Amino acid sequence: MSFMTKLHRAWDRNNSLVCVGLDPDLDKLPECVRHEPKPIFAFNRALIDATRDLVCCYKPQIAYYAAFGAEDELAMTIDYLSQTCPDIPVILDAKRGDIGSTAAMYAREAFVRYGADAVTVNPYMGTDNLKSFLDYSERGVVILCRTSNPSSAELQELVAGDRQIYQYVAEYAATRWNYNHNVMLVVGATFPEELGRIRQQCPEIPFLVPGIGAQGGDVAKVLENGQTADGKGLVINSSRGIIYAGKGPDFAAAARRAATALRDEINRHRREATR
Ligand code: NUP
Repeated sequence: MSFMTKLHRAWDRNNSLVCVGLDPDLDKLPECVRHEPKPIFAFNRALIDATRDLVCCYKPQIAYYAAFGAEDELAMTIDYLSQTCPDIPVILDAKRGDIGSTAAMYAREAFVRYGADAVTVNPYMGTDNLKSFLDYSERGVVILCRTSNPSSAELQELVAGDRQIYQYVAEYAATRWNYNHNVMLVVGATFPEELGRIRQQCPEIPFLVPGIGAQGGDVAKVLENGQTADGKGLVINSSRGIIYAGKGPDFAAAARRAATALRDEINRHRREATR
């Protein structure tokens, strides 16, 4: 099943636009998992078991594994996801990009080594870089457009010709880069007006929206500006706000409560017909 089909079905089956970000910082793990032989995997497994009926995606960010030499625990996590909830897509957040021959290795890493359904990529190097990912027609390619971080305007809002750089990214995503209909865009929750502008440019492309929770994005504004005509089109990520909702032995139950609250808050702001 293609990534896009999987995503649409997951939105409907769980009636949820929530993505749980699996960003396990070894120094912040609850005491009760720290002494496990594979603490990162133990943490993730408990979070997955507690939330898999509440989400439309999971998004592990590769830095949290690579930084600790724990790529094996990333692979174990994605394997566990494919065994226990094969219908929920996994977006590997790696923000890759390079010359074509090297980008092909990054694509292979994400899609073959780890078996992710989608990967985040950086469009700065242009079409030949992106092609290495886009040619995997069954997998999703999630292109950085207007990122959630405070300095993102520095380059992304520079005017070139009659538009800002991020608006070119949105335009190319809807046209020349979407020849396999497998493109998504990253648009931060922290910039709701830009989110609305990009939605106008790209009425149907799904957006990965980070910046809810720890970064302070506003759920109501994200929905108002970003949902598609059918009340979907958004994969709204929260990492720290969910995975560290509790610090004790009941951390997974606390994560479940946080994910439920976010799902319900989002659904209150979705178009009437889809609630
Ligand atoms: O623009 C972006 N902002 C962002 O925070 C693009 C991203 N991929 N992210 C990622 O989303 C970031 O690397 C982290 O994995 C997650 C946000 O985490 P949190 O602020 O919800 O804890």
